[in-house]
Amino acid sequence: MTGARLAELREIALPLVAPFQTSFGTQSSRRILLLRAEAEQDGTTFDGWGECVAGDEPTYSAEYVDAAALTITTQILPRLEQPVAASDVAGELAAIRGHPMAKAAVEMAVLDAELRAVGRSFAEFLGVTRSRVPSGVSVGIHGSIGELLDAVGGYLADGYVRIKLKIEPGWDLEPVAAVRRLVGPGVPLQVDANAAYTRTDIDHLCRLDEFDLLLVEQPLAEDDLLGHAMLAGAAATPVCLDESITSVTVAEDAIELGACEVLNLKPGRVGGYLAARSIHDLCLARGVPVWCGGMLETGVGRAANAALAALDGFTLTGDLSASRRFWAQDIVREPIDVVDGHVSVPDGPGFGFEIDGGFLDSVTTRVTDLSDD
Ligand code: NPQ
Ligand code: MG
Repeated sequence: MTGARLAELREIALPLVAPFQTSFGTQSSRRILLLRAEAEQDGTTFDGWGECVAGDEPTYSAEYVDAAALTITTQILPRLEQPVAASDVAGELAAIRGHPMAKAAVEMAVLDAELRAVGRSFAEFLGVTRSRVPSGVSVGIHGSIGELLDAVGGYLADGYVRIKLKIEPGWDLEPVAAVRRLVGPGVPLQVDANAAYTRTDIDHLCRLDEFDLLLVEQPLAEDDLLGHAMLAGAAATPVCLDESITSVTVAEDAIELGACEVLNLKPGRVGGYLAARSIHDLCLARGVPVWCGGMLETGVGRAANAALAALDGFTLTGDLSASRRFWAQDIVREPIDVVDGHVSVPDGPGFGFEIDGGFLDSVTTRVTDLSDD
């Protein structure tokens, strides 16, 4: 593949269909950065798109929209030798510490453009064999248990095959017990604390054991690998890491330490889809179950995640819900849908989506030209 050039950085604003509350805050709408790259093939230009999963504020991780935009324009762009191949992006940006979400968005746009130029799908590139993947849903913290049960009931009616409940101190044992009672013993259920607890809560977290959960995700701080290993030793519920997993090295260490019995893989958090595949390969070799996380993506990131999640090591259901779970209208023409509890792996060139240019323009709040001519 011949490489691509960055063409534009765009920021959009999209309202969520309903507020989404986690232990780190409540989100009612989302600002999202998109990158467009161009690849030339036989005199034709192919557009590729990348989505940056950084949030509006540095509350899930240190990255956020404005910082990522500045990083891309002032630090990443000058270091890239263009046209650049997707496989070279991480190497050319290695001198920049951190900023995995900004780097991932760049690699993603280049990869999409390159694959479209040669008419290959991302699924083919990865070598996946599954054509659909099971779909799970992440359910936010609600104002009351009644409202939570209504929400969960609605998602089960929509066909989701696995429920994840957001928890925090004061919203954990009771809502989890109520949902387990509602759904019965057969529905796969898991919880995510987004780092809201500390080591002093280990005994309390062990009380989740009675609800037969698939896993407890990121209960402690991002840098507290040892604390997670302590919890894993004390609790029957498997400990899953999300925020802590920032690289292949950290993933190896966390597994070795017994801190990561299950791994939530998010390409943006580890610097891109290529690094994500390496972590997937590591987990497959080490027998650690992996599932694909979600970051409230548009149809761009959602399409890419659907293909990634079809790799063999993804033995657990991911946070790969339908676009309409978060958005009234998507920026792609055929939004990701859940049919029979599953999401289809896109088979078109690149990540397989088609941008809805008119709608994209209508939600765009700023465009920066990244081309050098
Ligand atoms: C998680 N996602 O697994 C994340 C957290 C999350 C689907 O639960 C803006 C940007 C809002 C990123 C809300 C899900 C977000 C966000 C939640 C990430 O921990
Ligand atoms: Mg999480």
